[in-house]
Amino acid sequence: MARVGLIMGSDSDWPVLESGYRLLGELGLEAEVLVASAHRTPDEVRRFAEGAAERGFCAIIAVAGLAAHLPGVVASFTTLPVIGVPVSGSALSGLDALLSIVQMPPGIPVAAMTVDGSRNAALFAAAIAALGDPEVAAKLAGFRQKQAEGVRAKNLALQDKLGKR
Ligand code: RP5
Repeated sequence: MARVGLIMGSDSDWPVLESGYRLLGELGLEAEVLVASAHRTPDEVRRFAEGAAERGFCAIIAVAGLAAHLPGVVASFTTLPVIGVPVSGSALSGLDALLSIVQMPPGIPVAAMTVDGSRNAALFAAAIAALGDPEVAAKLAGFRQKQAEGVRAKNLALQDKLGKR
C-alpha cells in the first residue's frame, strides 16, 4: 500500500489537515501523521524528513501557519516531493503562510496548495502515488468521475429550479 507522510507545525493545524487525512484513506493511501515544528522542535522535523524515504513514503504533506517554514525545511532534508499547505488561522488569514510556502528560493522546491487546502494536497499525493500504483490510479479516476457527476447533478437541479428543463 502506498504511504504518505503528514507533518503539521502544531496540533492546532489538525482541523485543517483532518479532511485531507481522511481523503487519503478513501484513495487507498496509508498516512502517518506527526506534530513537529520547524521552529520549536527542529530536531524532530529533521529526523522525520531524513527518514521519510526509508519509511517508504512517496510524498510528504507539510501543513503550517504563520511564518510556515515547515514545508521548506522538510524539503531541505529529503528529495521526496513535499506538498505544502498554508493554514489560514492568522491575523493575515493565511497570506503569510501562503507566501512563505510558495516563495521557496531556487533549488529546494515545495508544491504549494491553496490556503487550508489539505484535500488538494491529498489528491496531489495520490496523483504521485498513482504513477506506480494502479489501484490508487483507479481510485483517483473514480474520485474524479464522482466529482463530475456531482457537478452535473447540481447543474440539472439549477435548470429545474429555473424552469429550463
Ligand atoms: C505554526 O504556528 C503552526 O503550524 C500553526 O499553524 C501556528 C500556530 O501554532 P500554535 O501556537 O497554535 O501551536 O508553526
